[in-house]
Amino acid sequence: MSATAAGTEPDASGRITPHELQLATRNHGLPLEALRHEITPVGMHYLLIHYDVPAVDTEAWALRVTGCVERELALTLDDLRARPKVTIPVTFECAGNGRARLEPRPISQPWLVEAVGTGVWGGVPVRDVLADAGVAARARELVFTGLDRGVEGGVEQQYARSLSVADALEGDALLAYELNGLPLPPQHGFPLRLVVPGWYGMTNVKWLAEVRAVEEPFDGYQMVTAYRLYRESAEREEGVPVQRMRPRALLVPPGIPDFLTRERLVAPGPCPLEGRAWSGRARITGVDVRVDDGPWQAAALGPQPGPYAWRAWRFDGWVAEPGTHVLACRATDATGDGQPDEQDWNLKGFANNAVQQVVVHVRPGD
Ligand SMILES: Nc1nc2c(c(=O)[nH]1)N[C@H]1C(S)=C(S)[C@@H](COP(=O)(O)O)O[C@H]1N2
Ligand SMILES: [Mo]
Repeated sequence: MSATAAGTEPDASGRITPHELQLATRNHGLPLEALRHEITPVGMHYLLIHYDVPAVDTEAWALRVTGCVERELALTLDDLRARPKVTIPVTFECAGNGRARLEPRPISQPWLVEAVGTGVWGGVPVRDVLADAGVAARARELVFTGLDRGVEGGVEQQYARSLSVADALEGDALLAYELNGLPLPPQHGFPLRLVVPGWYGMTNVKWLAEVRAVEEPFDGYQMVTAYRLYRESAEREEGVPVQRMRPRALLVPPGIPDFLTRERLVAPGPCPLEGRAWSGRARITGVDVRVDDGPWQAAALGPQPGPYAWRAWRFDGWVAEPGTHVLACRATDATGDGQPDEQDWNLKGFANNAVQQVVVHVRPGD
């Protein structure tokens, strides 16, 4: 393994490394034109898979509910399907979205801005299943463990994340077996995954095997080492856990793309701009658009398919003048949180919500 195997060493050349390229071809992003869809078609939803998609023996599979519970459970897919079903549209965003624009660049999946998607997730509320198991009062966390196994930061592990009992049972966390009305596809967690609305994507453990109620905070790699904000060193700092999504707006790139650069070609004249905006902390209260060094101007907010899904926006005030322009958009949520022009750097490149910039060439005849 190379010196960058720990995933935190910036590459001195600044170029995308073969390791990053390998990750980027496995874990694709949302094609930005797919922001036109209120619900992301399954194959256009972004993907992030740390190890391999596991082979699941559906006949043998059952979700085990274990640990500090009154009754341990083993639930088959049929058992889960027989329970009252809930469906909720939920916007997911990978915590590493935006990482590739940081300098120096943290070496991991090199997302630009496209690690987002909105699915209609169908399944059983976590709280209903855990009510049957009877979580003991002494339990502090629930540990959700997937079937996928790999080595990360030198540690062999199954992908696992925990939530406090309150976060798992008081919100709308779901054990999902459907995406957009169909059984989960293998890459999105078949047969069952966790969906925790509002939290960054790593929370939504795929290929679920076990939910374990525990008395002590879970110290698995994905909790205590991976998904934390560190200033300089994961060894010397405790770090701040990455949890809920910060606000972000994205623009459907207007006009047509140049094949290689994906810069946009647009004809002069009125050019409507549209996109979607989300936050995992509070509802979206505003989206602004900026052209070049001009002022931020308010866009009109549109509908959202549900309380945990992105909100449509539209701006009709841009009259494209010949020349090259940079379009930008930013979201604000009800807590007053917004998006910075320049991202504060952190070691692993998490929770980056710097504004998106789209280069547009306006040419008569395009
Ligand atoms: N078991 C397991 N669950 C996982 C992952 C994983 O690698 N293994 N990746 C996580 C991360 S980092 C993200 S961003 C989301 C991505 O979900 P998606 O691929 O369905 O969009 O799944 C999360 N759940
Ligand atoms: Mo992620």
